[in-house]
Amino acid sequence: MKKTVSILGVPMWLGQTRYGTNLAPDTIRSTGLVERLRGLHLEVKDEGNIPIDLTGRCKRDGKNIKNVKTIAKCSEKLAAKVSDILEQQCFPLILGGDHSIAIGTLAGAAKHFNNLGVIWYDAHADMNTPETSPSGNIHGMPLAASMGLGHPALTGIGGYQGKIKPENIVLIGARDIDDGERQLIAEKNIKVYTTDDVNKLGIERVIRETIEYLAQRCDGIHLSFDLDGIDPKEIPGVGTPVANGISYKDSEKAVQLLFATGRITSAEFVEVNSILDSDNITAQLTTNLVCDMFGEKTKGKMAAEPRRQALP
Ligand code: 5AB
Ligand code: MN
Ligand code: MN
Ligand code: MN
Repeated sequence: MKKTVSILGVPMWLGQTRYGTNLAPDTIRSTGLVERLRGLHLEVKDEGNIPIDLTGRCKRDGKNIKNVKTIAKCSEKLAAKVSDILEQQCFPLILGGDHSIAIGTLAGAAKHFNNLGVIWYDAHADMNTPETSPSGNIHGMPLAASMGLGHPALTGIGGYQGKIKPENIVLIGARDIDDGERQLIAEKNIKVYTTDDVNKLGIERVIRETIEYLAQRCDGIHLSFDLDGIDPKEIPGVGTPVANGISYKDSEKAVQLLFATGRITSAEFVEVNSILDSDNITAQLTTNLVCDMFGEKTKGKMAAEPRRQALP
């Protein structure tokens, strides 16, 4: 029996300051995502969007962290929903929203595994805390919060701390890392592939090594795909673009190879900003990536069915 893909939108933009990531779940849907996935003979359930309570937004609470109450509230709802989806043996496909939503996704997903691995495909490390953040924006903090570091309202989502162990994380595409993040990466010995590493080793090898590394310990793997991991020349609709990104072509290959291993147990696509986008190209390419991930180019053979294929 094939797994049902449950699509859940999280129209959050308060993890950063640019309006427009809140529009992305619906713009991505409007490019025909559900129909195309169904065309791959997948069962698809569209669970709609998590409602965001915008009252009390833009509060700094006197600390270097913005909108923490609103984001914590959304994260609790999201965590509960992701957990339900996994409980029903479905595959959670989360559409952001800015990257602060990963706090909720991971809180919901990590409950279902002893050792949830995380592949963080991103130009950034997203490992700041209010103490290290240059901006106070929570979209730069979700990975730290998921490791139990940072504001207690974020680290305690789902009623427990320390969802993700540092040795179960792989960063791919990281090229804009703040000092505090750099220190944490060194201290915890976190595995990182920069764009230069990808270009030097080839995306196939990076993905093979990533899976081999995580498979030693992990019983599930979440893919957190920040579109700014890809080069901004190809992906214009993101709020924090960084030059020298991974090519779209390599990124497509990456999601195809990852999914073909049968080990990916949840995924999220974040940081698309529909207002900064030009002609919806970023939304369109996000839909293409999701469909590629589910094997569109290989005729759905790899669909959500966990089947393990050898990596090149
Ligand atoms: B994204 C920065 N490190 O913390 C910060 O796009 C940028 O989710 C964070 O990866 C970018 O404000 C967050 C400078
Ligand atoms: Mn990010
Ligand atoms: Mn980023
Ligand atoms: Mn960003």
